[in-house]
Amino acid sequence: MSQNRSAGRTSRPSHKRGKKSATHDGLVISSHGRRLKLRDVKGKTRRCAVRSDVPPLVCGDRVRWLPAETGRLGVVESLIPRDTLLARPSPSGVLRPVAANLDLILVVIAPQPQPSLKEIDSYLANAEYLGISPGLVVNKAELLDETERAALEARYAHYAAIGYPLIFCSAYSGDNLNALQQALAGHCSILVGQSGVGKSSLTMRLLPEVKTAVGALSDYHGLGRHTTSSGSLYPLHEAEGGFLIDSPGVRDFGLWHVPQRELARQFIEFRPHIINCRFRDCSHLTEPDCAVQAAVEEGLISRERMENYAALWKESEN
Ligand SMILES: Nc1nc2c(ncn2[C@@H]2O[C@H](COP(=O)(O)OP(=O)(O)OP(=O)(O)O)[C@@H](O)[C@H]2O)c(=O)[nH]1
Ligand SMILES: [Mg+2]
Ligand SMILES: [Zn+2]
Repeated sequence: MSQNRSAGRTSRPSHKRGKKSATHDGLVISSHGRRLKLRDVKGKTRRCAVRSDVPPLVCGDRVRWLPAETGRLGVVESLIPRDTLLARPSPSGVLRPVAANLDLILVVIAPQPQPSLKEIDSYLANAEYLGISPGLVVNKAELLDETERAALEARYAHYAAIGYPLIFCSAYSGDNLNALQQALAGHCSILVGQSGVGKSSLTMRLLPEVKTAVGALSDYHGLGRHTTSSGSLYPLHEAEGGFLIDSPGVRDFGLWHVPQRELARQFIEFRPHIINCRFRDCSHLTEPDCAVQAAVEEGLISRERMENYAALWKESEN
């Protein structure tokens, strides 16, 4: 036990049995049942089995592990407490973890099919609710002529105004990918968004070395394109730190419902006003003396954001 404690500065060992060798830190790159791949502190990929008393692990998890004494597999001994956890509800409503320790969720959209702002607001609210900063990436920007580009920039301007990163780029032409690279640097990030917006294409452009891995993770859906079928974690270049996940597991992430009473706070520009509403449990929809509605009237909050808030509020009623 004491050896375990000396090996883990911040870890809560998930078991009480003493171990002879000191554990090492590792970052889970991909996880399949009780087997996983992790990146060790030297950047080397290691295959490990997971002790049965360690909870289910996902990419992005930080763990303590022991190298193999005999045989090929190391052993994951314990999970280091997670800062954040992205989980998705299964059809039966049980939450399944998808990725851990993320601090940036980039919502990827494309000119076609044009996403609804309500959908974007749902993605953003869900990210805020998880405590993970979101940003917006408009991919396939090379498809836009000057007028269309200006129109889309105007349509999304209010997101930049409330502080969300807004990056127009193209995986196809490579245009502005350095801005995306900069936004990702040092962060543990995930690309989310509808199928076909270009998440895998962006990942491959940013990290050409993962090309084969992405190919291996794709399957054919009979729709004439390859759709990523399981999440994997791609370490960014050493100098930049952080990592990037291209995950299909969260394609429907934007459709999750933040609990109704929590929703207003996930619209970050509402926050300074909420405190001034007459009623503490104000829904900001119909009550008198609502400071959020007043801010909309004054032009401090985008009318469209308020409309989308109202729509999401009604959807999350049940
Ligand atoms: N014109 C254009 N097409 C692009 C661009 N990026 C990706 N595409 C195309 O869009 C289609 C979908 O790209 P993917 O990268 O597979 O999309 P995805 O978001 O990973 O999709 P899922 O894995 O199904 O969630 C492919 O045919 C790409 O070639 C771009 O910048 N411009
Ligand atoms: Mg994909
Ligand atoms: Zn109010």
